[in-house]
Amino acid sequence: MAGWRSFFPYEASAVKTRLIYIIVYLLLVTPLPVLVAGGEEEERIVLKAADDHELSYPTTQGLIRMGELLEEWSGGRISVVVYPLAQLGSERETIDLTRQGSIDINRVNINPVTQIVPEFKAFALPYIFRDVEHMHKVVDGEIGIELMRYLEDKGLVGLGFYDSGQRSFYNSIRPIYTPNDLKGMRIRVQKAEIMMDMVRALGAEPIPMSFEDVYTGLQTGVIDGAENNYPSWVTKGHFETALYYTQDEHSRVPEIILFSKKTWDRLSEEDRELIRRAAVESIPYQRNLWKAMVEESTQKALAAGCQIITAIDKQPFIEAMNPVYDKHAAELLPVIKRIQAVQ
Ligand code: GTR
Repeated sequence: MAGWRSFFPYEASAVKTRLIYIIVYLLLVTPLPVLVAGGEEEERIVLKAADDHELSYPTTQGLIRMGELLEEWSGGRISVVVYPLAQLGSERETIDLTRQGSIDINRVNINPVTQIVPEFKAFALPYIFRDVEHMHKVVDGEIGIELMRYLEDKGLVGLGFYDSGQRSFYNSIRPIYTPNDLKGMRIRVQKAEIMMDMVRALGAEPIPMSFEDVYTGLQTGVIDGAENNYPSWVTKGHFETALYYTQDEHSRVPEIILFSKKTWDRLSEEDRELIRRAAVESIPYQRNLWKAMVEESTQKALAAGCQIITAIDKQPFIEAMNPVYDKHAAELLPVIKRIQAVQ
């Protein structure tokens, strides 16, 4: 704190200094919503939303849609300001900031969320979902609602799930046809233990790293590859170096829209309902954009000369994942059985 004084070229009085500290504090860490008072009936709520993708990406667009709906329904009283490209921090950081109330809305992937709500590992397990329809039925149904309740103890409210497609391996060394081809490769993973174990089970070396660092990691050879869906591989430029993408589809882990419980508790019941509805309505919007984006990114990668391997035998990959189930699935068995039973 003392160092801040040197920002000001004059010797501020104690009162002035304190005032400055308060203003800086308010600007930096005050939990939003910022309530702009303009008479009692006109209280405005500005919600701060985080995403680590660019503005045109389906998840970011989903949040923007949510904001538009909120503005419309509230007659301009509630609005959302979306900060794309991890401007508010990397995924793990923004989850903490959301718990603290410095970020109000946060779209993140479920994988890092498993570190604070282990129940979500049920959605992150390899090959847990048969296909995208199965995943939708589970996450949009009662299991999804039940798991979101665990977030509340951790200072978060879950508003729904966006699509993230399937995650598969890509690398700059060689095409992968069997788990054996991954042996010894340094593969970047999200900061989630379950992902590290998945990569280890396949004989590769997991390197936990922020999403924002993967591009440079690949360019400099610090990592040989990573795993993600087609749109992330392409929009983040990973395909420029990691030319080989193998559609092993080891995961169909969805994205989630998180809301800060601190902010939530300060809102009226009516406003909470509006926010819930806006989030729910943004979901089909995001999912439609998602389908188009998958197509667009695969075309772009193929045009750039990348090799996409879709015809592989998934069975050896599925079998190699047994240690991941042994370690992470034991306490999740009842929910895993229910997921598998969803038709
Ligand atoms: C993407 C996801 C990002 C981030 C990223 C990653 O699919 O949309 O939010 O989780 O994966 O691998 O870090």
